[in-house]
Amino acid sequence: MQRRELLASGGAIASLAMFASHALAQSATGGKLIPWSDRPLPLPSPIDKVVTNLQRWEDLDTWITPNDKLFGVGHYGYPTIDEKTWKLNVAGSVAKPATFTLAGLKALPRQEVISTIECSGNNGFPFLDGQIGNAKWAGASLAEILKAAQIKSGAVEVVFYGVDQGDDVAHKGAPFELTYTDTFARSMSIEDAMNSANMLCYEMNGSALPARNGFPVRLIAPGWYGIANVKWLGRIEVRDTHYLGKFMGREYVTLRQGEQDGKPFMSQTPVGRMLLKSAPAQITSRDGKYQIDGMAWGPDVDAVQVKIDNGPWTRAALDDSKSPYSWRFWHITQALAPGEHTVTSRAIDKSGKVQPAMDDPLIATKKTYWESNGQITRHVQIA
Ligand SMILES: Nc1nc2c(c(=O)[nH]1)N[C@H]1C(S)=C(S)[C@@H](COP(=O)(O)O)O[C@H]1N2
Ligand SMILES: [Mo]
Repeated sequence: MQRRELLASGGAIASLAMFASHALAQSATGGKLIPWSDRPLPLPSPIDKVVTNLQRWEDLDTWITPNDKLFGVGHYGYPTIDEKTWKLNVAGSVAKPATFTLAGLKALPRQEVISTIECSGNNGFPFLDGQIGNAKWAGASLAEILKAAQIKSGAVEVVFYGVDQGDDVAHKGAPFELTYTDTFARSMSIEDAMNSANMLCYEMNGSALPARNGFPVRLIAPGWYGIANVKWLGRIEVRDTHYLGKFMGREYVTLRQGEQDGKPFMSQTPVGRMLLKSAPAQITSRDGKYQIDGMAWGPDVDAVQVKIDNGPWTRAALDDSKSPYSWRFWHITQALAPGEHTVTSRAIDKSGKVQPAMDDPLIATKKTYWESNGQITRHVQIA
């Protein structure tokens, strides 16, 4: 059986208000789930071919996302890899290049982390709000593998290549237009790559990685948006120049409209670390009261506040953090009159920084949909 990090120890829960563990009211108390009245729109083409298995918030019932429920993103399809022939090369600006088999990686010291993975495109549209999940990952330390490879002086970054490939076009429209086969890859500075939490991961929630989520081996870089967590790894390359492939330099680039000396100025940055965020997940009725449960994630979450309609921000009860990289449940109990209501949440970090509203300049000046951590408002109809 799948291990579920779910229920409070100590059996039955007497009161919703007292309830603060890693579970949702729906699954813990048998309250009646009221579906949100807003519905994400169907995925438009071609996103529907890239993104799969989105989390439907009403279906969420565990703090750890089971392996068959975690969303998937595959920009160049979803490759099937034979573990018997699979190899991982560590190459480039290193004194000791190496090749690993799956058994070779598993023979190295094992480390684990519980971390939430979210696509930076999540909630960028009214149709993408379920690209998130939480899992316990296990694998070998990336930093130790890089140390053993002996990075040469002058190296600046590490590139992680998947085995998945797709066609791309350069010089579009020019007489020398070129179609070429590209390999999915992302890079990281050496300093970021050496973070001890990073791992070459071969296990998700105690089982082999599902094919969808990177079998046999993927990078898990806790605290970074999904795109950094390269799946189906084939090659790790240390470089002394910057890698500017499609998913570093053209896609997953956040464009922010600013101004400099009276002229428009577009800042352009590759998607980076996860940002402070929260979302209302479910609303449950029990004994004439309503409990709203949600999630908060990103760095250093310290508090969550909830706003009903245009009312005041009210502090929610926030569950303990079992891992600095994992989402946390929050709960609030509320009386609600019959009719239509809105529920908005915002996370606050340890330094007092608040998850921005959608009309905050941080969000409003952003021209691409990546890294959208604006406050989420859900709608509900109370009978
Ligand atoms: N090789 C490879 N790795 C990849 C991708 C991909 O298309 N190819 N997509 C990335 C993106 S955009 C996200 S959000 C995460 C999603 O991880 P998951 O599919 O395990 O949920 O994988 C990342 N790793
Ligand atoms: Mo993504």
